[in-house]
Amino acid sequence: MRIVVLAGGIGGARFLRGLKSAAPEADITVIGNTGDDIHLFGLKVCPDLDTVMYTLGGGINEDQGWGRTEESFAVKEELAAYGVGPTWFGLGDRDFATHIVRTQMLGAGYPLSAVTEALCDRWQPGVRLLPMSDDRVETHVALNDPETGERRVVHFQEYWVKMRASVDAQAVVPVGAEQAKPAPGVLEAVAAADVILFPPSNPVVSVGTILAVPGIREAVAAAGAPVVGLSPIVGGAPVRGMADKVLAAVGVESTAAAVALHYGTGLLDGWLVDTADADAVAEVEASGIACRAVPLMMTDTAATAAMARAALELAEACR
Ligand code: GDP
Ligand code: FO1
Ligand code: CA
Repeated sequence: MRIVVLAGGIGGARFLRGLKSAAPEADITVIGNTGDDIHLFGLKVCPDLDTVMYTLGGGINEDQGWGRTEESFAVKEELAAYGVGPTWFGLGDRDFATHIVRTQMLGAGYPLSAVTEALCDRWQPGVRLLPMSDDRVETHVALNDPETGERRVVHFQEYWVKMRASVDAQAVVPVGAEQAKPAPGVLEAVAAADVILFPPSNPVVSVGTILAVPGIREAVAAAGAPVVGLSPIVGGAPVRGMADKVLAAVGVESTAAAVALHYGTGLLDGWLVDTADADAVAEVEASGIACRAVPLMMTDTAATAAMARAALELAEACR
């Protein structure tokens, strides 16, 4: 079975671990979000690709959900001693090596998709990990500066990591997306898929950014395969992160039903909500999207594998 998953960072990566356990024989292609990418210290950092690669390859810091296990921060401390920032973004020594290799290969002329494949040669994530695009896309957030009252645009990482999303987001813009092309293999994988899954990733800055690359949304909508998503919103709030803030910026309520309707019948055939949101099932089904309520907390691999099985079963029912 060929499964395509449109993934962000932590929510996508943890779901993929469960999916691999639930469907060990499946051929899984992950289309990863690169809108979170940022250039720091002359290096290209791809947080969501790395989170998927490290999580599935056994190198992730499990408590944090991002970055390397057994990490140290000597380079960051030395940079700070030179007065070179930003200091708000925690790049560890082991993680730095990934960004150095990536930047070196990009500088030598390899596209990000080839670089990602080379990095995955080491990590063996057990999936085919494709960046959504080889072209540069960076998500920016418009906000009203609480000190000056003026409108300001910051990189998504500054909004989330530095500001902790403490200010409302007025708009979310995937800068460069309109000009970007899907990476080699992306459209082919979508067209050839037996099932397409939206993991419980951020619907705006993860899955939404991937869908903003011209051609990808259209390919998913036109695919013969059933498309099933899992809600990242449980009990009216994101399980973690700032999905509520970025959903508000695009005029969507932070409920499991509202996120399904935001994707819409143009994309989704099926939607899973948590048992805490069983009330949402009728509303989602009334819109024409098949919906089931099952436990959606990724507490461990067994619970996550059960979510993946439920998604695959719903996909079968939608076929
Ligand atoms: P990020 O790039 O690291 O922010 O990760 P993703 O975009 O892939 O996923 C972020 C989303 O995962 C957030 O909106 C969370 O609400 C959601 N999430 C995290 N853990 C869980 C979980 O255990 N269950 C569900 N349903 N959603 C989760
Ligand atoms: N998230 C944080 O909250 N603080 C950090 O200092 C931080 C550093 C970092 C370094 C590498 C990496 O791959 C991810 C990192 N993240 C950090 C996570 C990441 O930036 C965000 O959680 C996601 O991009 C949100 O979607
Ligand atoms: Ca992300």
